[in-house]
Amino acid sequence: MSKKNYAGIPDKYARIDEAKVVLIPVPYDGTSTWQKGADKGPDAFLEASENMELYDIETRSEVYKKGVYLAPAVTEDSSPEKMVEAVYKTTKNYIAQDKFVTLFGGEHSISIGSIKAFSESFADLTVVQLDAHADLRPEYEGSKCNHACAMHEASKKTNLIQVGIRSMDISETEHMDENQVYFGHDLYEDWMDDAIGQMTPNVFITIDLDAFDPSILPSTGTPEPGGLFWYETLEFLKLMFKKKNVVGFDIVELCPKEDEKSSDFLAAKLYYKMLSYKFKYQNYNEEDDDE
Ligand SMILES: [Mn+2]
Repeated sequence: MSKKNYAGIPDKYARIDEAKVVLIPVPYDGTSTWQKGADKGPDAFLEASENMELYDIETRSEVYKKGVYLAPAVTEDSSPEKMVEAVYKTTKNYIAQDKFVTLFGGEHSISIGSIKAFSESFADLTVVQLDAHADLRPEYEGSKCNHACAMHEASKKTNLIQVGIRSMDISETEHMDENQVYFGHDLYEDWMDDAIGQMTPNVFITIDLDAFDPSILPSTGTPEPGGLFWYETLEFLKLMFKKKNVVGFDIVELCPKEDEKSSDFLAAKLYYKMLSYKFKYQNYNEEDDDE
């Protein structure tokens, strides 16, 4: 794992005491079923971030000046359960220090730990999941902490809203609240305001990168046709950051390939866009809207 600062930012913006944002890399890939490689996700993401321009045109901001502390990676991998526990404790520790906590995976099972930490720390939490897969199985291959189960606990303990879903097992239907699911094949209709209307004030966002269409993000473990595109995703994210208190987020399932770098850059830009929106819109009110 790189010991450099996030995105090569100057030391004065990278120190824990000054930084408003904490980034926790979790290079875990213990339970993935098909293509391995999500453990290489954080390094590829960080490398792309170092080669990205840090002025955000849309928000006219340089959000890195709020400070981004790159935490030591969570490397516990002796079992899925122990990894989840380590992610949970690390996340909770930084939330308690009043940081805006973000994570980069690794496979989606890491979110079991992050969501547990956020749902204990923020009242009445909504979890918004962007994902090709439902991930609602209670257990898979002998573990409740398998990537295929990433959202099961969230579906029982938080207000879960699922976006972009286009692959699931029939057994998952009993754990799914279809009123709060925006399937891939329904995303051509107006759906964003409906989804926003179902959210409580505190929102955590978990982005499985396979939510994106494989034409713009091929480097992921289990790509599915018919996914989200760039600007519609940004529009939805921006709406959430404007209308809700987004308390944190994670991004998972980048499975980098040697000869395909555009996915790494999409992930890097997505992360930076979300920080830019967070700090541009955290005190947003409708009257200030200049659009
Ligand atoms: Mn997933």
